[in-house]
Amino acid sequence: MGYRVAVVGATGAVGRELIRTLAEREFPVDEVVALASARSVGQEISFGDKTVLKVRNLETFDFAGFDIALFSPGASVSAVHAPRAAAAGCIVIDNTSQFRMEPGIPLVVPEVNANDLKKMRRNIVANPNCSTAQMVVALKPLHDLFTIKRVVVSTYQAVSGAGKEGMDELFAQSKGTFVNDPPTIEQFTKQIAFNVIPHIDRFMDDGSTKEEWKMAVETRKILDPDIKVFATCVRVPVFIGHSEAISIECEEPIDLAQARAALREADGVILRDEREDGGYVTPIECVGEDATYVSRLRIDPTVENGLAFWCVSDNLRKGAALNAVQIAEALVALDLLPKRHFL
Ligand code: 11C
Repeated sequence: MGYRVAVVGATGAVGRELIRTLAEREFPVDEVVALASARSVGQEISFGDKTVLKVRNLETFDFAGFDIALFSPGASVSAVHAPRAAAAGCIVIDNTSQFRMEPGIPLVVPEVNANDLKKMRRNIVANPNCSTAQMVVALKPLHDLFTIKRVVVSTYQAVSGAGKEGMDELFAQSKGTFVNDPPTIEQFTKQIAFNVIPHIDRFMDDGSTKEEWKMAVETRKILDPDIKVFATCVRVPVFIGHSEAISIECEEPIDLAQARAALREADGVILRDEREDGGYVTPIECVGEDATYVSRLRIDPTVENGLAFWCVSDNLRKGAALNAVQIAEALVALDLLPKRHFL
């Protein structure tokens, strides 16, 4: 049996990746519909090799009879249409920040907390922020071994986190530099080409940004409410692939060999850490890949029970589309999908 699946925000960078990922992973579908705003209606998107989806209007779409809706529009669009889809009996997997911290809405990275799906109460599951998703995949095996107390992370986030428009702006500014065009700045607060910007999402009252806040609160909801997280989130001129320099402080003494073995075994993680020139993974190498890569693993001798590492992943895949499809797969595996009794 296959499922009837709606993809909302189908023309965006993540929406397209969602459709690609459903086909690549052969998620069992009877029907897939691509939904977006009125101005995209009629656009064509390939689903696998043989099917072309014609984009339909989200505003007027009736979700009744659909099993899953994968949402990746803006948060304000999810706020209106995700509850509408959920009320029609469809299970929504929402990639926006709209519902993540709401009780009764599980926030799930399947390698870490798939069982939280059993706590779903409103037919909505939230997909975390991309920078959180890859971090918790890497932290989970280390937390199981050493009990993490505190995480300090600096991110190096690709412009695709800001959507296709962010990628277009980096491309235009980079090209413009060589022909002496003044940069047009619309998606970011400063020029991003040949620059880095220590600011993602809006400022909070305490001087941190919402992206930094999300990394802290989402990690606690997914992994452990007792873990403290201090993040500095930075936009860099990379098209795809978020990188993170992560330092952890643990309850238990660190055994580096044990840490390596656990990371090697962990679901979703590839350890590539050769302690030589090029023996680590950079964002350009993770594009189109499913794994979260860990490199530069080493003891941090400046704190008790400290460990540090480098972590990269494709932000459009594990950070968004892949994680959402893995949630759908977990719903099937846990037999949570066909029975619509959560409302
Ligand atoms: C970025 N992490 O790189 C953001 C994009 O909360 O889902 C994803 C924002 C979110 O700009």
